[in-house]
Amino acid sequence: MKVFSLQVFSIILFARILHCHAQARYTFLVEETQYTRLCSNNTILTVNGQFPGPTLYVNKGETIIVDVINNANYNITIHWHGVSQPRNPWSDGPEYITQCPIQPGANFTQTIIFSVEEGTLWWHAHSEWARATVHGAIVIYPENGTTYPFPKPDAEVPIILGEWWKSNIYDVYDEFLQTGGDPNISDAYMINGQPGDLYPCSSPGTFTLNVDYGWTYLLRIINAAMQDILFFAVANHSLTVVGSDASYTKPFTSDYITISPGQTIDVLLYTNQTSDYYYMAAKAYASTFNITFDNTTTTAIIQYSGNYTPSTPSLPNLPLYNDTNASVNFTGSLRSLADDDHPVDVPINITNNLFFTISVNAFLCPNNSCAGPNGTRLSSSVNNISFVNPSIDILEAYYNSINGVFGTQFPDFPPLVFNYTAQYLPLDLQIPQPGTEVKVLDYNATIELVFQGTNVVAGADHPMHLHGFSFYVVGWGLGNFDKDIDPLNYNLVDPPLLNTIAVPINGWTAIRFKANNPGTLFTSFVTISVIILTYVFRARL
Ligand SMILES: [Cu+2]
Repeated sequence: MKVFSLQVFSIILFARILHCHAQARYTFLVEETQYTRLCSNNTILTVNGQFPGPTLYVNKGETIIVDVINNANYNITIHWHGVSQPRNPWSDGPEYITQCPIQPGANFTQTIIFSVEEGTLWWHAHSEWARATVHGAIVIYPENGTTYPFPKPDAEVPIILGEWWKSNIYDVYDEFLQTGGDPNISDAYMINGQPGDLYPCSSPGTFTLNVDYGWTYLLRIINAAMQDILFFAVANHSLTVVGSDASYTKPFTSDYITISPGQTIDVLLYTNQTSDYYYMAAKAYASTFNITFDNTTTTAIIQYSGNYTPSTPSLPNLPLYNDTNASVNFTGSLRSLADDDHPVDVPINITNNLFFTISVNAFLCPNNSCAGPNGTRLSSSVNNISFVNPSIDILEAYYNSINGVFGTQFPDFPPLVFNYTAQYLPLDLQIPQPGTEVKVLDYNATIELVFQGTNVVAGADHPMHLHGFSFYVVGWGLGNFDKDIDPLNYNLVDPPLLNTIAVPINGWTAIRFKANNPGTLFTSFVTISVIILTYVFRARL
């Protein structure tokens, strides 16, 4: 395999302590590290001093151990995003859901069980906003003796799309909590830790991918940005999508991709153009009306080998920032491979129908003193419940039968039926109910869950993510879900198997999964303006 200059995205520095048939074991040392971007120094949290963090390489079905040592001054947890962790919820990582945070000076050994996943995932901090810099790729190769369902690429490259604030990320987060308004927007997007040529002081470090003519490159693209759905493209080259969220897809070709925060997309890039320099670029898709967002563009360079005088690279055509059709049409094109080696197992007989409204909300503040709309504090909710962190993690409270930590009254349907996507909605719908409620699911229950975006406060695309399972996306649409008509158009033949899906702005998405992995699951979404909201499922342990 060719060695390419990956610049900052350097080769993993930690070594496998054990090899061959033994379990691989890694050390993740979380520490404060100085990095310079956009002409200024910043102290960021890293793993092993690296930003982005080290890439984990595993084979399908492998189990690894990671010793997380917290040498930083902040609480931390590490989450293995998209790894289903069968019967192993204790190592999943979300703070106050499956564990209490690892305190400064403490450590926690996590076992990561890879089972059905094959392709690309990522790991990240799951405490406050630490994941902005504490994240890295997970490459899951096919099991020994099997191979990709497409011709083996000549080379593979993780492409991590990230975000940079010149301020300390904890200051950004604290201000956000204190004011109740939108968090300050980032100062740059990044490709593999580098903003690229279009930002000040950034040209020298620009990520460069050296390629040979006529090769096939597997780009393992990860959206590690905090909130924004991103468009990504490569000038003069189309991309052939072959997988998403560690599940293979039917190959399809597109000039751009849309990728949600948390999602991964594997694409093949054929280097079939005139030898030259070409930009790859990413920028935000931001659908919410009248909201500020980071409207900058991050770039990296694809550099063909050979003797030639390179021209000034041009930017790829990316959809406009508010092009909802471009966003949903791409995501709606994903299909499972659905062949003999990769069968689809979408639940047909549903035992639990759930319907969840997803809203941006606003709490009242004394004297309208907060920085949200009309002096309110921005919030978010599912079925009008705005999640409140419990005092200890829910999994532990459940396992040890500790009362008073959470309730089990999470509603299957919204408490009030209204025209969710109407242009104007009564102001009293804006105030949610705070609570720590879970939905208990029976083991092996088959779930259909319809997420309905609402236009309360402001419509937004809502990336939803589930822990413990991937799910089949069987349908989606704009406007209100129609329970009599829309299911007739579900794709039950080759729906994509994902762990993250963006519910379209003022639209809906239907997913299905089987609750056969006991533990505490949780879905979260990040609205364009607010934090995380969580909702917790619980299956019988
Ligand atoms: Cu996750």
